Amino acid sequence: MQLIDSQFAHYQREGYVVVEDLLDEAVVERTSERLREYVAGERTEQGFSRMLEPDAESLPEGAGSEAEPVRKFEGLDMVREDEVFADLAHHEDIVSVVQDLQGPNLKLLRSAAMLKPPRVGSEKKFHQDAAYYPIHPMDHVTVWVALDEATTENGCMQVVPGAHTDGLLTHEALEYDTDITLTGRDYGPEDTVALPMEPGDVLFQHCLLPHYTAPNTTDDWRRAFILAYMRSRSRFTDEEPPEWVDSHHIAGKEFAGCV
Ligand SMILES: O=C(O)CCC(=O)C(=O)O
Repeated sequence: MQLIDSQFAHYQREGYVVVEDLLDEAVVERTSERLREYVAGERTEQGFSRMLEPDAESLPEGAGSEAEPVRKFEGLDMVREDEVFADLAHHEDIVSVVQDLQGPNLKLLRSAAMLKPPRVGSEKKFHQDAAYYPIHPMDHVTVWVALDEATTENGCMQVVPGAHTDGLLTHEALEYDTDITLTGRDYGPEDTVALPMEPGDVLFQHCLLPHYTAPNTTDDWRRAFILAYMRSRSRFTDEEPPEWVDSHHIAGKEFAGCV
């Protein structure tokens, strides 16, 4: 799998590209089922974290057999400890598209499952992924894998096309978790493009692209898997990077003194 020229140019110009049907049904099914097992407590997380929706005690009635309103699982141990998530992170077609964008030598920077539970799934405010990570060069790629149909009603991705060229903007921390949001920049509907996606569609997004997802107002889960890849020649720019900053080899060479 390689990007065609128009897809490559779209990524450079707009800061993102959606590749439809990149993953087949079996991969989507296997990943979704594995996530369901963790949510339901049929499996226990090994070294990675679980975060619940901050304002929801429980799932609303009729929301399926899962046990808790899980907002996300996060940590590179998802990929180190779980073979299903590892297969996704090493998926040939995902890796080769990222290699088109970043070159042959890749490390994983982030692995997370973002799950918007039915009706209680809350928004993710506008932010740039780059703001979380003190990394140079500031051009890592966030891969957002749709596991369910993502719509404007259940919180599909919304992006500000072309705004990745504005550089790193100011962010502030939110009260819960490690979430941050943009300050001093107010994007409205006229600035954003909603990206409805089908299961198996994959979004490749520049880490400086501002983006947002709305609350889930439907009766169904909206689940997505996130993998962020950087060039293996990247460097952490803080002497003491935040504790969540980590890296995991994916492809090509590794370099001394780099991440
Ligand atoms: O999947 C979502 O709802 C938003 C994910 C996101 O933007 C992030 O975790 O950085």
